[in-house]
Amino acid sequence: MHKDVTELYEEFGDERLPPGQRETEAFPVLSKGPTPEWDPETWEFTVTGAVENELTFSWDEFQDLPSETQQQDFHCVTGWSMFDCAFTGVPFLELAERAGVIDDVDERRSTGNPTDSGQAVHVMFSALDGYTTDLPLEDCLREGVLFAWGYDGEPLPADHGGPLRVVTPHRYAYKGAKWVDGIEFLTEPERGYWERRGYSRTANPWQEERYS
Ligand SMILES: Nc1nc2c(c(=O)[nH]1)N[C@H]1C(S)=C(S)[C@@H](COP(=O)(O)O)O[C@H]1N2
Ligand SMILES: [Mo]
Repeated sequence: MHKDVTELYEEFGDERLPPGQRETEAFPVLSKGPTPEWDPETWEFTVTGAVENELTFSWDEFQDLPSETQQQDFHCVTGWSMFDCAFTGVPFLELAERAGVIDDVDERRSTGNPTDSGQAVHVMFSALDGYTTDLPLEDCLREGVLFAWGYDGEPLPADHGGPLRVVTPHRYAYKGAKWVDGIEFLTEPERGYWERRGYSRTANPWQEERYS
């Protein structure tokens, strides 16, 4: 079953296509370097930092986590957008709950109210190619933020971040780490790879927050 989250733009304005973007049908590949190798036998995903429970998953274990398929839009800071991408993966909320960062996912989903006792305010994502990107915790605790291992009913292609990438439909796509292999919960904000090089920390496409 697909969950359609393409209407999230409505909280940011009237236009589904953010200002200064053009729609594309082909899915371009944008990486800072070559596509990294990975080995399903040794691949490991870690959840560390300001959490109650540190977590480690093998590739098999990660794929056994509850997942869902969502229809989402994808906005690249260089000016292209793709509508109606079907990504399958594990909601960020699922991992945040298991790590004890938030108290109750269902309550969070229904009320939007943080009831959290944890200290984490920020999140750093890391990836096999050395890429990092950061987001405020609040920005991660959204339905559309997925650790995606599927695209269009197929395994996520390696160039697009397979085996696992983050998608952030409410933010420019550099906030979604391809080849992601870890998240660290932080008690203070830190900056990721592009954020240290002048890209916006907040990256809201409808506000055209491209550079800082
Ligand atoms: N690990 C990693 N993740 C990354 C990048 C990268 O270079 N390395 N590039 C980012 C940028 S700038 C964009 S626009 C998107 C591009 O995703 P795509 O190649 O699937 O279109 O991935 C983001 N995630
Ligand atoms: Mo990008």
